[in-house]
Amino acid sequence: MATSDTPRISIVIPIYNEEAILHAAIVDVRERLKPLGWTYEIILAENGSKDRTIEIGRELAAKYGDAQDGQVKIISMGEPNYGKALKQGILLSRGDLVICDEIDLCDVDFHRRAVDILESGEADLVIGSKLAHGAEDDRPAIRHVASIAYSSMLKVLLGFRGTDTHGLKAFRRLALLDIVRSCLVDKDVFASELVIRADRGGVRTKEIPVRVIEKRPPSINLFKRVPNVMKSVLKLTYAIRVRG
Ligand SMILES: Nc1nc2c(ncn2[C@@H]2O[C@H](COP(=O)(O)OP(=O)(O)OP(=O)(O)O)[C@@H](O)[C@H]2O)c(=O)[nH]1
Ligand SMILES: [Mg+2]
Repeated sequence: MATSDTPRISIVIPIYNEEAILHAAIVDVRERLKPLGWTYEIILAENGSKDRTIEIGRELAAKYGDAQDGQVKIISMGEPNYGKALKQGILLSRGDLVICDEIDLCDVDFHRRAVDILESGEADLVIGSKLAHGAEDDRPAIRHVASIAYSSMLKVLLGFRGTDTHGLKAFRRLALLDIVRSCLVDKDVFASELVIRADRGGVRTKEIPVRVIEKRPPSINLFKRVPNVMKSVLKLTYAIRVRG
């Protein structure tokens, strides 16, 4: 049940080996959220880091643990696994609205636009697309092309109707909670399963174009990710097409 100290918005950010930018990114995003006057929490969902990420996350949680708005929490568990961390973070969220962000993006413009859409009742899920008309993708061309190829694969294999499943999203928590729980794959492909299951389940979804400017290149090389992503996509195809 919502109490007066329940935040209206939960911002979930998976983190892995982010010692170089974590502190500055959180201080900066809290500063940029301040003028919006929201009551919100930030949930850092970590797993597998080998650097000082957990320590810095705990320092932030201690510093902002009692904040009325912008409380910071960290959860930390096991092996590196983006999807598992994101799922855990969502399940721990308390806000009516949940925003999923990435530490190298922290896109407050997306937060603001997505919350406006959710609150207007126009949609229950908002996807920030780096591939939709009007988006700007400042990442290297090879990663842009890889994202297009990945979305096309989801289109062919699973009938995905949007342009992007990865990255920024925001939703009404109760509208998506059962779908989050029903997702079967983890790692990179959890985010795609969530969006595709929402689409197939008739969740009212709106894609909005975003501008992607990363604070740093990703820690895992694109080509090293491909075999695991392919395996997970096949697992997802089986999970959705066969198991339903
Ligand atoms: N907990 C957790 N977080 C991760 C893991 N891998 C990446 N992240 C976090 O996920 C976010 C996005 O990671 P990036 O390394 O920027 O990857 P990316 O290729 O830009 O991500 P996409 O384009 O969305 O696939 C960052 O906040 C990372 O710290 C992981 O194994 N575990
Ligand atoms: Mg990135």
